[in-house]
Amino acid sequence: MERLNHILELLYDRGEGFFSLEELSAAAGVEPADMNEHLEALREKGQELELTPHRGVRLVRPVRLDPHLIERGLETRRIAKSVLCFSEVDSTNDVAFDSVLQGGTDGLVVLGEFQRLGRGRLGRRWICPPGANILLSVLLINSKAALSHEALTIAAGLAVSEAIEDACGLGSQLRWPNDVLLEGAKTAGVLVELRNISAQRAAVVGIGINANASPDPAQVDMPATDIAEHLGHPVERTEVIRALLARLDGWIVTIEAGELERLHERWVARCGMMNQRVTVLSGGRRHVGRVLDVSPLEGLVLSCDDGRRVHLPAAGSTLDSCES
Ligand code: BT5
Repeated sequence: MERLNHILELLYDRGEGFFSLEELSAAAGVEPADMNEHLEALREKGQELELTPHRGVRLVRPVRLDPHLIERGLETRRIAKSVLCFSEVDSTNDVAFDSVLQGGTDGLVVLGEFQRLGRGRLGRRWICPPGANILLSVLLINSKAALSHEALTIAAGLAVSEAIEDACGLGSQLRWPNDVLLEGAKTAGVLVELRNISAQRAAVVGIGINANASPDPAQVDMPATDIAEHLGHPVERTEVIRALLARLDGWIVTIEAGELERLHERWVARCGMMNQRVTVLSGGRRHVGRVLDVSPLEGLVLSCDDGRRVHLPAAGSTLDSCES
């Protein structure tokens, strides 16, 4: 396995370039006669390889998600010590919760190439074609961060926005409570869920990012987009995921240390909703007013048209409309 990971790493790091089979064998310390067997094993793991007699071999980009490529050299403190990638699941959030009873460790990261039953908040669906985008869940067990659903939700959105900038150089905006937008269209969503499982408090931070494909417009109720559309070329998901895990790790450590002001400042700086007039459906009521703030503990702070000042929690709230 180690040797196979090494070959995968060599091919990945060469980008669009080819390796001659002799050069690859020498770099990996493999007998040239055995190389075909290793390449076949990579194919069986789901990687697509391009082999030509004159130029040699290269990985077809963007590559299939692989735990080794995601984990290697990642300097996280709290999460991603263990990464699992699945071809098809019902929901990566469910896999993360189910893992608690099977010895799943705190910080476990679950990725799926496809979700049969991907979910959004409040019974809505998350739509995503196979093999193109990022469907990721992080499991936190008995974490102090799980005490604040609110803070975790906004931290995850901020981490996505930062990761898109780190990995792709694109600026994005945050829309409370859980959306990341590129030029006003939804590119990513966050779903934080909490459950008690055999006397443990489990929190799962679920994140969906449209990397290389957008959902059919007929299936979503707001404009949607993907990163590749804005870059003008496909995006390597592995790089976005690595950047995301590094950023999310930092914010989870920050929340656990109770340093919420920094989270607050960074979030508000990327959110275009301050002082805008919005309509929010929350707890069965409709609230209309101007946005005063987004608090990491209390949610959206709204100065309502009827003179009330309300705090609306992320869980159970939906932004209905937003005007400047
Ligand atoms: C969200 O819900 O935005 C949370 C999405 C979380 C998805 C991740 S994927 C990994 C993990 N496993 C899961 O099962 N879920 C998480 P919400 O704010 O309720 O937004 C849902 C709405 O966004 C839908 O009703 C659609 O209108 C729209 N939508 C669905 N799929 C979309 C997509 N791929 N891109 C943009 N908009 C989408």
